[in-house]
Amino acid sequence: LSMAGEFRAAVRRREISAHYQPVVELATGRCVGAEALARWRRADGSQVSPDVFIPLAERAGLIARVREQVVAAVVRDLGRWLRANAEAHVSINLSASELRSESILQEFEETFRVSGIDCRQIWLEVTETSLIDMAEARPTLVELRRRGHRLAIDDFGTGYSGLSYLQQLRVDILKIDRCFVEVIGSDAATRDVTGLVIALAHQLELDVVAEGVESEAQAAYLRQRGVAYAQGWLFAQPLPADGFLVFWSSQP
Ligand code: G
Ligand code: G
Ligand code: MN
Ligand code: NA
Repeated sequence: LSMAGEFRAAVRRREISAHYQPVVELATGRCVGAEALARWRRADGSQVSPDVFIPLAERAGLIARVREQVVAAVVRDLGRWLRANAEAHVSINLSASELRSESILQEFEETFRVSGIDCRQIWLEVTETSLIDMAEARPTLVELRRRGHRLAIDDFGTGYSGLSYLQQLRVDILKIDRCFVEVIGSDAATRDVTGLVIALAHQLELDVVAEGVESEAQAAYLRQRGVAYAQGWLFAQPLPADGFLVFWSSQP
């Protein structure tokens, strides 16, 4: 069976699950939430990266079914935890084609109402690139934000769309791409760009999450610059739900 065929069968059998990467508050080290990341394990036990199967799902017209399974996983795995921890959040990645569909609005409304999860606890991550067709994406995102979902720009600074989308759409969070974090500690010029990206986010009065934090030196730099939140291997890898809940309950 080709990978595409195997993937289609896996989606039909509802085999898409999610792992959860902790998001921590840099000042205190406390976990404040998680990013849900789609997972697909093939019949032979190997994991396929979402960088591979999300584009595959887009091409095969299966992205809405993948999203529906990721959201179902979040509700099943972390619904109780979200209801018990009103300040905690889970963020879900959305790709461009999902912003075009009307079905996401009804699906989210029903899923979160039935599960008793406050929409304010579900953050939605979109990339700059997925906002290139703003006329198409905007109505869906405006409605989701009106309901309380918080909007995050994922991979901030890496798209080719300029910054004008920030004038056309209100967002709440910028997630600074890993490429700006990994240069911290290297030469001055690249580091200045990171500082500029952070200053821009603060100027816009948005919350900042730094991605891909791997070292204490990177965390110290970000903390010193006033970055509120971070995720990365320094704190934890994406974890299965039970591992995430252990991480959550074992913090200081
Ligand atoms: O899990 P990993 O960290 O390897 O994720 C790789 C990429 O796949 C990330 O850029 C992430 O945004 C994307 N991704 C992971 N899960 C989902 C998902 O449920 N939907 C979409 N659209 N993208 C996802
Ligand atoms: O693009 P997005 O930020 O949604 O996806 C997160 C991706 O980054 C996932 O593939 C995740 O496994 C990976 N990731 C998370 N933390 C780290 C890290 O500290 N270092 C590196 N290299 N990758 C990370
Ligand atoms: Mn993301
Ligand atoms: Na992403």
